[in-house]
Amino acid sequence: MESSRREIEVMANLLSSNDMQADVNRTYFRKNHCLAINVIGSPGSGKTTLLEKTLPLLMLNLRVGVIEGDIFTSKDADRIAAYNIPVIQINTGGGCHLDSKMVNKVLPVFDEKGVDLLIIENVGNLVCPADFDLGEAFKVIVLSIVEGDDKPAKYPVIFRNAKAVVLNKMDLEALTDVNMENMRRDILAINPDIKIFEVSCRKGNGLEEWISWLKQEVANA
Ligand SMILES: Nc1nc2c(ncn2[C@@H]2O[C@H](COP(=O)(O)OP(=O)(O)O)[C@@H](O)[C@H]2O)c(=O)[nH]1
Ligand SMILES: [Mg+2]
Repeated sequence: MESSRREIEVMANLLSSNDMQADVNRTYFRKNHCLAINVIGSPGSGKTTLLEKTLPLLMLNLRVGVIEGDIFTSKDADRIAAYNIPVIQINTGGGCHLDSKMVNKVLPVFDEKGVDLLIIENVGNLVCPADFDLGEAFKVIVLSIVEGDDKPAKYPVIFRNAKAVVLNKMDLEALTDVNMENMRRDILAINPDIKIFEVSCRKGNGLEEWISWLKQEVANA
């Protein structure tokens, strides 16, 4: 009993110190007229691929920067560097999420060029990143439909906290038993205001709607 109470206290302290730093980051983003978004999803859901498909169109009229979060390796940052935009990899060295201090440390990288939109790809995980505010304007979930239509109900916290969800790999719908009606119903039951995009990064379907929504969010910021 005693040890579980201590664990709860430690977690509460950790989250409150994270929230304080997140507020500092938020002030920084506001001051620099930068919309920061926190992209969250399981490993392999297609987060980096979504960025790869989104960046070329965003870059036509926006200055975009990317932070890649991963446990090890710079594989995702290497993929994004091909687009010739400011990108930095944060390795958590085992941690299952980014925190606001890690993000704060790398912000000077974007100072010189200035960015209108900072996309933060979090560590692949649908649970831990949900609790850690990075100072972003909002969270976006990338969920591959092959992960199953039961996932929103099983991981409600992240769906409650996100502004949009990109349901990716729609090209595989016919090969799976996923029920898109149940998926949408469960997502909206958790968060009636969430914006849902059905896309295939592989085939390109649905990307236009997602990109124009994101551009509008930058314009409204
Ligand atoms: N069939 C299909 N595969 C996809 C799609 N989007 C991404 N992938 C593949 O899914 C795998 C994981 O993608 P990645 O972007 O690295 O996922 P991340 O771990 O969430 O960043 C890669 O092999 C991608 O080519 C899609 O829309 N359809
Ligand atoms: Mg990735």
